[in-house]
Amino acid sequence: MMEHRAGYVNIIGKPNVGKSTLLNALLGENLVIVNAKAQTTRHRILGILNGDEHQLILSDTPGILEPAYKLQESMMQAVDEALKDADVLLVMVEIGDRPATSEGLVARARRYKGPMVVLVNKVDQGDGRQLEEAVEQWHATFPGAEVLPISALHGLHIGLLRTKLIRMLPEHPPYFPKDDLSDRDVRFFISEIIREKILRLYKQEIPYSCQVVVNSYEESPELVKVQADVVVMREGQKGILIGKGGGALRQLGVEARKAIERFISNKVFLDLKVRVDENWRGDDRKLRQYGY
Ligand SMILES: Nc1nc2c(ncn2[C@@H]2O[C@H](COP(=O)(O)OP(=O)(O)OP(=O)(O)O)[C@@H](O)[C@H]2O)c(=O)[nH]1
Ligand SMILES: [Mg+2]
Repeated sequence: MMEHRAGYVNIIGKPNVGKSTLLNALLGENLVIVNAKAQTTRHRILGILNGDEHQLILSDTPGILEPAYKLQESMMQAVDEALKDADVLLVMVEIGDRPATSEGLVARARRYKGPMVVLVNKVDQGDGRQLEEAVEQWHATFPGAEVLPISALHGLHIGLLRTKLIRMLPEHPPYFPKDDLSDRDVRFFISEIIREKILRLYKQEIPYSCQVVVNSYEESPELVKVQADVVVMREGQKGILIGKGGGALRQLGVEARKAIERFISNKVFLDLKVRVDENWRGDDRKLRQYGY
């Protein structure tokens, strides 16, 4: 009998380098949210790739930064968790990144002692000379690691990477039921989809001040009813979220509903409300209550 392989492949990197795009590309599903703005991912989220003889557990993490408030501290704890249970660590950088300008990332990756692959992403955005320099410098910084150029967005070397990662997994029985795609439930992904639309539709500090809570999810064969709150930090932000005559909130509701319908392949009725929870992202108790 073939031995079963299973393990955790954890992705770390600076904000916006393409970690979540890579998780989706390796899974072949649009599971986690992706956005052109930095700090899209706030949690550690698992995406599970199942085969008859393997279970590859990918872990997405928030981008590494110097925390300026409590929410960001919790985001960095999620990164540190990922360093502890990795069977393989994927250190992801962009083609223009160099070790000298990636201190937080390099320091964390150096604490990790297991197998590591450095992924130089967004190679579609650079030229050959730039890539050569990046590979050389990352190889010098992590001599034990393979350095692989990829484009998560365009699928370059993704199949190769998937095969390589499955081979690197230790022999182990599955950690999760073989039909699980994630450790998170549908309510979590719905709140993430709404947050991604907020990132897309609102400017400046607004997306960073918002939290989305799904209060109810009622499923029937022909319609799913969802009630969710967008939680902001201050009264003024509530006004911006709602917009003139409620126009901005209406647009958010329509776009989020369409994206949720695609995600769950069903018709959705979405009831969105905005409420203020004074300085929620700076308060430990409130953060715990919101699942951080
Ligand atoms: N040109 C190019 N863009 C990419 C590539 N991979 C990802 N992107 C883009 O980079 C942006 C950030 O992607 P994400 O996957 O959200 O990045 P992330 O590292 O998860 O970001 P955080 O969650 O904020 O830390 C998005 O606009 C992606 O479309 C790539 O290979 N080439
Ligand atoms: Mg992300």
